Amino acid sequence: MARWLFRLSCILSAFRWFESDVETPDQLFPLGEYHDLLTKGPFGDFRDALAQDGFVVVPAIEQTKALEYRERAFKWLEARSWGNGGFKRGDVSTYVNENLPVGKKGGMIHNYSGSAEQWVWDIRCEPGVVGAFAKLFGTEDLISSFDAFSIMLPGRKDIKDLGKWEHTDQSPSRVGIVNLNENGPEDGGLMVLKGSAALFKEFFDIEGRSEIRTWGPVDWYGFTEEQQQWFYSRGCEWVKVCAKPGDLILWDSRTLHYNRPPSGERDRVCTYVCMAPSHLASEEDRALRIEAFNYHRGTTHVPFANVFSRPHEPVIRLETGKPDPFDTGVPLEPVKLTPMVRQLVGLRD
Ligand SMILES: O=C(O)CCC(=O)C(=O)O
Ligand SMILES: [Fe+2]
Repeated sequence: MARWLFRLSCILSAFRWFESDVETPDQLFPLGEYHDLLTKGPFGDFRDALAQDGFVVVPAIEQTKALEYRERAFKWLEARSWGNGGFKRGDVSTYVNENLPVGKKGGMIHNYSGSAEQWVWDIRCEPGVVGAFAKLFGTEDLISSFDAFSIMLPGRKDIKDLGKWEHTDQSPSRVGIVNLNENGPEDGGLMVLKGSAALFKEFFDIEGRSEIRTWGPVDWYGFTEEQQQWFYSRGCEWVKVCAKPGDLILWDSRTLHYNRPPSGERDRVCTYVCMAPSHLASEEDRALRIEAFNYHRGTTHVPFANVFSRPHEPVIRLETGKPDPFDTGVPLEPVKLTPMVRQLVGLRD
């Protein structure tokens, strides 16, 4: 019965679509000549899996080096004394909100100028990370998002926004996660609805395009349980993406996804990295990106558009309702301007 009602609502939605005033979610940030780059296979490399499944895991950084990055992530966490230095690595009872930076979903850190830290930039500049995006786009002339990172600790009991948040992101970029710890089925991390990217267009053809549920930087779409049924009935299944330290997880942002906090004993540490050919950025967006870089601000996943650079405002602490004094607008270790950093920012000589 529910299925028939759903079909009926799909048919009605199809009529709505003809009146829709939004062209299509996947044209908000066009990838230009790269739009169909994954349809040109088979390639004989990771691009084949990315094209078919909507995600792929690619070794990018040597494991011991990746674990050193994890160590730098923890040093970042320990450098400030939230909760009067209450956080003690290894002591799960200290993994509580008041001892930790304000994050989302149990540890996604979007504030504290974290995306501008030297260690986060060092990861962006890793040859294996840049190389994977270079292979994907067929050019080394790339710019990078100034994206966030996650430190998700195990055994958390006070996560406020624990629910599932199945969504797609700014379209149609290829989003990357550099995984920095052993990450198995119980270790928290990326969940993807395998095969959903290929059905993205058809879904919106039926569902209609005018109602794009969005957060600030447009084009975030959250899917209801009922909408997910549509994908399940076409064979899509949720998969927990597992990875080794130093693996780059690439996924098509049109793949339905969300993340899960750890249910085992290991922490999940990763940075989000997304690159694209530099010429896709308009002069206006390039200037906005340079401004964002100069003021240590983050961007969305899309490197060439939708920059969403806002003046710094300290994040509000949950327990006090007051601005976090440790969110100063300046990173602990601001990045040094090397040729590779200049390139990935889009700074010209
Ligand atoms: O942390 C993850 O695995 C996914 C996060 C995510 O969906 C996002 O940053 O858009
Ligand atoms: Fe996402």
